[in-house]
Parts: sequence; structure tokens; C-alpha cells
Amino acid sequence: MGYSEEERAFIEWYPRGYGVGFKVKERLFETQTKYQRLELYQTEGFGKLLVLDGTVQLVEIGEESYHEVLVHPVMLAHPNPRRVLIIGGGDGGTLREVLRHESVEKATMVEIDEMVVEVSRIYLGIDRGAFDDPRAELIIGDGVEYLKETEESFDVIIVDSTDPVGPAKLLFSEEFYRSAYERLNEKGLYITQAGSVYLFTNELIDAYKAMKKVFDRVYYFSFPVIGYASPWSFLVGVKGDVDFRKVDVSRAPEKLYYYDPERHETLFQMPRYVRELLEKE
Ligand code: AG3
Repeated sequence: MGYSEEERAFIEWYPRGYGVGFKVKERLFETQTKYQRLELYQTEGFGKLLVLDGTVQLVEIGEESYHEVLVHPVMLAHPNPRRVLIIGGGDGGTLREVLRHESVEKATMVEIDEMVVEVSRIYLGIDRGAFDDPRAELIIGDGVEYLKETEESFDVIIVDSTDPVGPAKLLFSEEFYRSAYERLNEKGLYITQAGSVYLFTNELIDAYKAMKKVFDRVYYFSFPVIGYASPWSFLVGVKGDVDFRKVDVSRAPEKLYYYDPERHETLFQMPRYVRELLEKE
């Protein structure tokens, strides 16, 4: 599992021996944080690579294929997203994309692992200054506890967590969805990454079904993310009168590389057998 000095490669192994790997020039950093094993590599062709507990979080060249897709579809479907909550997202990529929207007055990010934020800020820099934006508030803490206790409410909640297997599992539970739903304003959108379509299909189905019990409407979509076993899945929960099938293209940030708001409908592509499994009662 992981880094092979001999091969000069890092490979993430998914179930059933499916691997996603990068040729690596050197290991830049490695530590055991309070919560997980953190590794940082210099790859040959994709910039730096951030790994948590053996799973690829991002590669510097191509990380927008995840962060743009996690953030902009919900931000452009919501009529006026002013207050945004991010759970996880310690590297700052999600926060960076959220703050590109002028309507945002406050973006609160709740990350459990302070080390991820520190290492990312020092060695990675993909936040591109987002943590210093006066609209950004960083809380180091447990997102589950935070949502249970906070009295704040939000227009958009974005869950940028590790996989639905392992420590982040609680973020994919019905109970967690309920506390998120309660903290959403009258019109609200919730989005979570939901794992590899082919390799975490059961987790995707479970999360979809749990969300359907809580939200007024739930959508699934997929996108090929650089560095992950593609296609990658995303789930969107809607509260109130918001149509996630339509986006306001006029508010789209300039220079999007991956997500194409003018082709928003292409997001909803899902392999047929997975769609049938999702829609089976
Ligand atoms: N989001 C990580 C998504 C999960 C990746 N899973 C995997 N490789 N098995 C957080 C990183 C980007 N902010």
C-alpha cells in the first residue's frame, strides 16, 4: 500500500485491487497527525500529491477537477448564496472556490485536523490566500459536533471529506443529514462527495437512500476527477424551492477549467446500471 521507493511511485489501492498511481520524484513530508497519516510527495507530472491514510486527496495539477465541481454547481443553482459552511476541506481548495462568488458574505470551514490546514498552507498553497480572506472563518473541530451545536444557518453546506468508509463515515449518516437540513435556510443546498462510482457503489447507494429520507429532493451526479478512481460521485440534497437542474450562468466565475455551467446537464451522467441501482426502491 502506498509509496514504493524502488518503483518511485505512489499507488492508492481501492477494493478488488484497482490502483491509481503517480510516478514520484521524492517524498516531501510525512507525519502521523492526531487523526491520520499525512504524506506529501512531489510527483513527476502532476505537481504535489497530498495523501491521507493512504488515500489520494489531491494532485496540484488537476485538483480543480474536484474543487470546481464540488463548489460551483451548488453555488450557481442557489439564487443567492451568502453564508456557506464547509465541513472538512483542510487543504483550502474548496474554500478558495467558494470565495470566488461575490454573493458570499461569510464562509465557515470546520476542519477536524489542524495539521492538514498547516501543512497545506505551508507546502501546498492551493488555498491561494483564501484562509486570509476576511470573509473566511476557520474552526478547528469536529463537523458532526459543530452542526449539532451551532445556531448559525447556511444557504449552502459543502462536505469535503475523506471517503464514506473509515473515519468520515459519520458524515454519511441519516442523523448527520438531519442536523445539516436543520441548519439550512428556507432555501438551501447540501453537497457531499460520495466516492468512486464503480468501487464504492454500495456506499453511494446507502448515502443516497439516507439523504432521500431527509432532504426534499436529492440528486446524484458524477465527474472524472484527476487522481481518483473515476468517475467520482457527488450527492446534492435540496431544501425548499431551489432547482438544482438549473444554474445561473451569468454568475459563473471566470476561467473555469473543468465544470462547464453552460453544459450543466452533462453532470448528471451516470452509468446505467448504477442509476438503476440508485433508483431501485
Ligand atoms: N476530498 C477527498 C475525496 C476523497 C478521495 N478519496 C480517495 N482518493 N479514495 C478532500 C480533498 C480535496 N479537498
